[in-house]
Amino acid sequence: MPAYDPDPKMKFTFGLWTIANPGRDPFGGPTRETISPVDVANILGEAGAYGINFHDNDLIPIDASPAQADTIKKDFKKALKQNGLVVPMATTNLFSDPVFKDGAFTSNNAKIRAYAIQKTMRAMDLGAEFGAKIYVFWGGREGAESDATKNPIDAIKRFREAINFLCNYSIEQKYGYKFAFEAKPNEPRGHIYFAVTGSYLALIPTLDYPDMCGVNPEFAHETMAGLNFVHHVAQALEMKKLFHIDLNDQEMGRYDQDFRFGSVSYKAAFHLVKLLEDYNYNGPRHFDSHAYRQSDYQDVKEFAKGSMRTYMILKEKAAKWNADKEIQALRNEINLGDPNLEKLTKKYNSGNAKKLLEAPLDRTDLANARLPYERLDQLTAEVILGTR
Ligand code: GLT
Ligand code: MN
Ligand code: MN
Repeated sequence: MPAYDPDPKMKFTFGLWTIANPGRDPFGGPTRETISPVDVANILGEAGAYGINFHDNDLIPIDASPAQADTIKKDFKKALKQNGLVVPMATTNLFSDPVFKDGAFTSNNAKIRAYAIQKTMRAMDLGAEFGAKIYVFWGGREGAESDATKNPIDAIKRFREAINFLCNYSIEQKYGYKFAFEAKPNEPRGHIYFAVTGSYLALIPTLDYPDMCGVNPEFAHETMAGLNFVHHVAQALEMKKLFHIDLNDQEMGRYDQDFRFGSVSYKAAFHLVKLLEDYNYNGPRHFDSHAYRQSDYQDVKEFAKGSMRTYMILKEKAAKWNADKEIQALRNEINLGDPNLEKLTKKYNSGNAKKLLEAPLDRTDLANARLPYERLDQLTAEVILGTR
């Protein structure tokens, strides 16, 4: 039996906010005591993770004095070292404080927009101090309940302006950050701007530094919108824009659950892992999830181990699927090539157009080709369920 131990090459990371999540929900207060960043590093070190990511205020409380900040940083650096952990990604909390109640970069108030950019510059300094190279932007409060309150076109322009400014800051400071935008359709706002990963993929070419910018899709977020997460990740991968990924789980049509990766949708999780592995995704595999509200910290450690273990198991299943002779034979059967026609349609020219118009393509004949998808899907299910 393989051990399914976390492989450092997979770059499994967790957020400080995920492990330290105290089990609060909109209807009830914490069910777990507050733990420090050092405690989180110890839990993740024992679980065998690769790294820890943080928002500025996960590490340094918003009201900490400079002296307190120094002590926290010193202690955390020591704990990271002792546990062999790195910090690949950092981000800004632009959603918890009341100042951001109506957004940060898209706020209607110019002073709040400026404060959000200033706070992000400082948070970028902090991330760089810990060696982070990826900077995530999740616009949790960038949205509206009523479109009477904000102009959605202004919101796009304001967001773009903030990102352009911050790209320049990163370049000037030589931080080498890559920016990764994370979409979400709603929660905490009624409607969040840039609701799906594709919204950001469309924004990126309009930025001043498109090469610096990519996406950080989260399993739960497209799923909340009733969409196929794997397809969104595929589009980002195909565009070479998948800079980071938030793995977790979620049932459709529910509140933002942020469940342990692979705890609900085994099949979608399998196809996601297969996609990432088949296309050699090389960025961090970040778990943006938290343990059930019922768990104690011993169980939180199990949650962290389980997230990585499930990924390793699914990675093995994906390799099995690729090596399965019957599955591959079916794949060959359904992927019908035609070198001559493919040459014709690859690139337009008038000669090819003429030849294509003359090609004898009989729709009744074509519709007769077999598509044994039931068989293929059953075999896939059996790989996942472990009978193959
Ligand atoms: C918050 C949110 C996540 C984002 C984090 C980054 S914070 O937990 O629910 O999806 O990735 O800001
Ligand atoms: Mn989420
Ligand atoms: Mn996330």
